This record gives sequence, C-alpha cells and structure tokens, in this order.
Amino acid sequence: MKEYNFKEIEKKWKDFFASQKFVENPSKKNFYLLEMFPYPSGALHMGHMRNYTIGDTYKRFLEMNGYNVIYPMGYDAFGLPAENAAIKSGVDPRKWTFSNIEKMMSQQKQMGLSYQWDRVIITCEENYYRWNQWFFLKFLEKGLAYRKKAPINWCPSCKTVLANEQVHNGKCWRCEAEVEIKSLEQWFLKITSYAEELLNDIETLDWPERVKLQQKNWLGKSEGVRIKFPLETEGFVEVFTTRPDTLWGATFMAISCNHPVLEKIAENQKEEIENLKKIALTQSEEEKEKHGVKLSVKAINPVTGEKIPIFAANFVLMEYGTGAIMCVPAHDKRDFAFAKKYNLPVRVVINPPGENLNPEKMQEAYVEEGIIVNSGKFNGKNSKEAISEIIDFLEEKKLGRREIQWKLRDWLISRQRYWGTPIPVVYCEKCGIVPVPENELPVKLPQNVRFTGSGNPLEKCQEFVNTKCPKCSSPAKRETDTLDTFFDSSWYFLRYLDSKNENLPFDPKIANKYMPVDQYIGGIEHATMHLIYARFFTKVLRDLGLLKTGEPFKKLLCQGMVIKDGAKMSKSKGNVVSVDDILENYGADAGRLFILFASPPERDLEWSDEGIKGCVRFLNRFWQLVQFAFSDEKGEKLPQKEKDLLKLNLSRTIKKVKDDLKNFQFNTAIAAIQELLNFVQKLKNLYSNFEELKETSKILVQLLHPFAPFITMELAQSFEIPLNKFPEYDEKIIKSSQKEVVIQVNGKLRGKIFANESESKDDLLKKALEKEKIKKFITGEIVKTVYIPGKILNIVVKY
Ligand code: ANZ
Ligand code: ZN
Repeated sequence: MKEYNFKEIEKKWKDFFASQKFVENPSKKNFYLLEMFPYPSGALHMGHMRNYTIGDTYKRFLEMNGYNVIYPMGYDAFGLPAENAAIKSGVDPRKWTFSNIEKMMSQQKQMGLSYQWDRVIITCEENYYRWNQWFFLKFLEKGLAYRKKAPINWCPSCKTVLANEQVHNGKCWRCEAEVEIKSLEQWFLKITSYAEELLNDIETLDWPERVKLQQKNWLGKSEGVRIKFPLETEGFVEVFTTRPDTLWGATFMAISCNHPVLEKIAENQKEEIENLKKIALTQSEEEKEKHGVKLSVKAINPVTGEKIPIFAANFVLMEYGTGAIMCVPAHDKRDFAFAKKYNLPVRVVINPPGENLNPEKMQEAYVEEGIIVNSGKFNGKNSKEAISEIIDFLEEKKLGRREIQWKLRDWLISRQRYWGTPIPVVYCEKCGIVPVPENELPVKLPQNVRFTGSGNPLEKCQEFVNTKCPKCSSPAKRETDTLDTFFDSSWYFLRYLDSKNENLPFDPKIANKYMPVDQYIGGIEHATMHLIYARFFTKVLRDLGLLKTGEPFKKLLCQGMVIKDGAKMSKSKGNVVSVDDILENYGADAGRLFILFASPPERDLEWSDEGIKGCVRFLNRFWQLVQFAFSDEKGEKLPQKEKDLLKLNLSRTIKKVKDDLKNFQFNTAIAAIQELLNFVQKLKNLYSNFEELKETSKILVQLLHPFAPFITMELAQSFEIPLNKFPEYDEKIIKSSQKEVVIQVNGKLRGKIFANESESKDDLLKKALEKEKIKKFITGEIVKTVYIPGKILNIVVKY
C-alpha cells in the first residue's frame, strides 16, 4: 500500500488550489467571505496562519453546501516598516514590499488556501491608490475633509516627524534625541458627523459583544450639561459634567494646562504651568500622580455662590468637553485624591440610603447614586432621578445647558511620510488649496527618492513638489503628506469585487450585488480603528450613491491569540514557531488540523509540538484506512447489529460535523471525525474489508476535506470520491435512536429535548439550558440535576 507522503501530495495540489476562480452559479446563493488582509512584513506568522485556516476551512464547507463563495486575498502594502527598512539598510521600499509579498503569497499557497488570486489587491499599486485619491477628492467636495493644526512628534536632530511607535520613552528611535511636540497643519476626515449613526447601527451587527462594546466606548457618547462658573474677577469658565446632581458639592475647579483662559488669569504663573505641561505630555492617561498649580483667581460655584479655587491640572484634557471640570471630592475618586493632596474641602451632597456620610471620616469618594443633601430644593430626592430636573433648573436659570459629548475625534489622515498615497492637492500662491482634477489622477509616488531619515523624502523631491496650479497654471507646490494606511483598508473589500475596474473604484451594481460581506474574520486588535473607519467609509460611500448598504461586515469572528509557553507568540518574547518550519516538518494539513483542533477560534490557542505530532499520526491512520478500504483485500459480512450501529454513527457524525462547522466549532467537529475513525477501525479489525467500508471511507474523506484539503484531494482523486457535496445524514435514524427527555425547571415544565444513550448528564443539562435559553432569564446557580433516563430532566435552580 502507498505510504502517506505529505510533501509530495502538498506539492502536487497547491497550485491547483491557488488557481481557484469565483464561478457564479445563478441557481446557488452567493456568500462573501473575507479575512483581514495582512501587512507584508516579511513572512506569515502563526496568527495569520490561524486566521486563514479558519477562513479556508469555512469556505470549503460553504462550497460543499452549495454556495458560490467570494474569497479574496490582498496586501495592505503601504506603511512605516518599509520606509524604516529603507532608512536602516537602504533597500527600496517598493522592492522590500514586493519581495515580502512574494514570500507570504507562496506560504499562503503552500497552506492550501483557495483564494481567488485573480482579484488580488496590493494597496501600494497605482491602480489601487489612485482610487484612494479619488475618494479623498469626493470627501473634500462633500466637506468631509478639512485641514487644521494638530500636534506631531518632532525629532529636532533628524528634523523629521515621528510616528508614535517611533518614539521610545520620549526619545527618537534613531538618534535618541528628546522628542518635541510641534503643531502642524494636517488633513482630517469628519468622522464625527457620523458618530450618532455609527453608534446606533452597532445594534444591527452580528458581531462579538466585546467588539461592540469597544466600539461604543471608542465613540464615547456622554449626555451631560455645560455649566457656567463665573470668575471672581470678570468673565467665566464653562465645565462639562455628567453629574449635575453633585454641583452643590463642587468645592474647586480644575482646568487643562492648555486652556486659553490661562492667558488671562495666570500670566504670572507661566513657568509653573509650562512645567505641568511637560508632566502631562510624558504621562499616559491613567497613570501616576495628579498634579495641579493653584491659580490666584477664584471661580464662583453658581448654585452655592461660594468662591472656589481653580487649579491648572495635568489630568484635565483640553480636547474633551470644555477643557475644564468642576471637582466634587466627596463623589469622585480622582477629585477625592486631589483634594487630600492639596488639602481642599470635601462636601457631601449624596448620602447612601439610610446613612449619613461624615466628610471628615470618609476614606474614599462615594460614587454611587443615593439621597441628595445640602442641595437646596433638591434635598431628599434620588440623585440619579433628579439629574434631568436639575438640568431643567440650570437651563431655566440660564446657568447651563444640556450637551452631548463624544470621545470620538475627527480622523487625522495626514502622515509626513513617503510610503503612502500622496494626498491629491496643490498649494498655489494665488488660488490657495486646489484639488488635483480627477482626470489628472493618479498623483504618482515618485521613485528614486533618497532615504536619509531626515525629513519627509517627498519634501526634498523637487520633481514631485514643484508643479503647476490646475486652476491658473502658475507655479504651485504639491501636498507632501501621504494618507494614513487605514484609509487603504477602509474600502479594499469593495475593490475585491471589481478589482480591475479602470473607470471607477468599483461598479456600484456589482458591489450592491455582493455587499455586505457575509462573514469577516480577523484579529481583535482591529476592534476599534479599522472596524470603525471601514464602517464610516461605507456610510459615506452610501451617501455618495455608490453603495446601498451602510454597514460593511454583517458577521464578524475575532480569533484568539496564539500562545506558547504561557505568553503571546511574538518576536520580542522569542517564542515564535515559524510557519515555514510547520509546513516543512509536518505539512499544511497537519498544521491546519492542529490549529483548528487545539481550541475554538475565539479562544487563545496554545502551541504544542505534541499536539501537531498527534495530528500527523491521525492523518497517517486516516490514509491507511482509506487505502485499505479501496484495496483488493477481502472482508466479512457485518452482523446486522454492527451494521445498524455503523449507520447511526455515520448519520450522527455527519450531523455533528455540519452543525459544528456552521458555528465555527471546528475542534469538536474534528473530535467527532476522530471518534468515527476509531469506531470504523475497530470494525475493520474484526471484519477486515467489510462491504460498507468503501462507502464509509468515502464519507470520512468528504467530512475531513474542509480541514485537510491536500490529503483528501489526493484520496478523492485516487478513488473517485466526489468532494463537491457535503455528505448527507438520515434524520430519522438519529431521531429513532433518541429518547425524549422532558425538562423541568423548579418543578415547572419547560420543554423537551432528545437524548442519545451515549450522552452524559452534563451534556444533557448543557443542551437543555441552551435550548431553553435558561441563562437569559435565570441568573441563579444550578445546584442539582436529576436525570431519570427516558423521562424527565429536572433542573433545580436556586434563585
Ligand atoms: C463633576 C463630576 C462629579 C464628574 C462626579 C464625575 C463624577 P464621561 O462619562 O467620560 O463623559 N471630565 C469632563 N471633561 C473632562 C476633561 N476634559 N478631562 C478630564 N475629565 C473630564 O465623563 C464626564 C466626566 O468626566 C465629567 O463629569 C467630568 O467630571 C469629567 F461625582 O463632573 B464630572
Ligand atoms: Zn493657482
């Protein structure tokens, strides 16, 4: 019998898998399956391998179930690492990028991934980035792109702008000079005008709850009130608060060290405030000490009339709210700590029910809701319920007004970098900012620039910078900023659908036919930026009339991390397992199988050499069995009882694998196939090549195909096994073997489930809870279960 030689088999089939095209059979349903495209950093890592294995397995499963599946791949090819490599070792960013792509693509092909390579996208190619420029012009036309000053990191010795990741502990990554903050005119997209819609539509998405929550927090909608605090001298300072119920307890005020009012009221404290600014810059948000500089001018609490001190403080952000806050030490942790440090009065205005707080004895702020005290006519009310009334009162007295604040900021898309999409505008002395006309696109990224590490190479490229004004033809200068690469990844899923279009980024008719993406798969690290920007883009394109849908990704799966020796697999931890080594030593099928078997996709996956070796042994046994089944070896007749059992096992396994694959439960699906193989092997040991073994092996090959495409393809070819259809099961056989079990919860009849004789009590309980969605309405603990076979599953729940 032929030995299982994975090297030979995988070499034989990889080009076949990579030559797959999207064939649209009009009688079948379309499905758009998408994985996040990689940054071409050099080689695939295990995180990529996991992501793509999940996708390809699912794709093959969908196809076997009669879908036309769109399954593209591309490369997010602009970005800083290519430019850093150019600065460090003189390689051309384009060459560096393309050689990385070549390497990664060949690894992807070795993995047996069946992408439709004829629609590949490489974002650094002109025929892609010209459409970035086109979109930029549309945004500009719609008033959604604008310029304003924004801070950047500046290395005074390299004379260059640094990305945040090029700043290490406040120093330049190259020369270790102290980094300065400068203010530069830069381009922004008005994502904030879509904030409300971005928030509301989260509800419509079939995404993991934690991702939805991260998006909500990122958008950060806060309903509160803006309140005027008069200054004892003249004028006033406004604060934003979500807790007007604590206004009577505001015993001091804190303002950002960048607040404009400081120019007027703190001229004599400039130096102290400059020092504070430095502290604020180098500190990360949540960390370390809160510092303040007490100003000589006081403010007046508008409801108590009391004069209260004002501090310039390092924890107040200028960019949020009004850049000033009222501080209520009795009811806010941060304010409490600050009050203790600077010895400021604490006044209780909310008491816990049935208790009177003593400000002298308080060890920490009381932040919960409670009964209002020391607050005039609002005394005795529930603090939370009174909020709205208090705002009405403030509005009536013209002391404040309702306001909604968002954490979301407009999207800064300017990068002072070479390796990106040039922003298509020119600066003319006469006409000002002039967009490059559509018919002059693309503004090409010049080649042969020098990478010295000093400044933006584009600025020094005279042929690029010097141009003519498209309006008046007088000499003008090109914008040298390039686009943030998140711009590229905000619409690539649309380009895939019509990747060769020369006249438009995509044909709306085609896009509308396949959008939204039915299933998106990728890393949780993109929960906010990429997934927010892509949603924003989609909404703008909808409003431009290019798309019908306002949401790009219907369903989202975020895979967990790959772990080794207890830590995330990463270069810096030195615990990386190379994809090349896996493919070389164990093969693609074993690698895929291990990845899918070791844990469910959303969970972390612990790498184990033993685990992958186990998969190799399994594949060998599988190969041997199928070879044997189709050999000339003779066998005995199966006794009726065994025959029935085999039939039942086949139906059950097919159903289980199908159900599990639908839900991305690859691990349990593979376990079921393994069990079936074990069972069949036992029969084979007893009855040798029994009559049903061929048919059984055929089903095994079909079941395993989505997971391990190479070995199954080879066997399918040798023994003429069709792989275009998922095997079918007999529902009747499954049903008739099951017993009806009635579910009772706390004595009440809830429903029925069907139990196999092999299922344990715990299995049944799980099933019952799932079926009756019991977790949803009962939060109590399940203390006891009684299982009387064939009769009643009694779930006793303690409330
Ligand atoms: C008084 C107060 C009393 C507050 C209290 C909280 C608790 P979110 O939900 O995040 O919007 N705040 C407002 N602007 C700020 C800024 N620029 N920098 C730092 N903190 C700022 O939170 C709103 C609350 O965050 C506001 O309500 C304000 O503190 C603070 F018992 O005002 B609060
Ligand atoms: Zn001009």
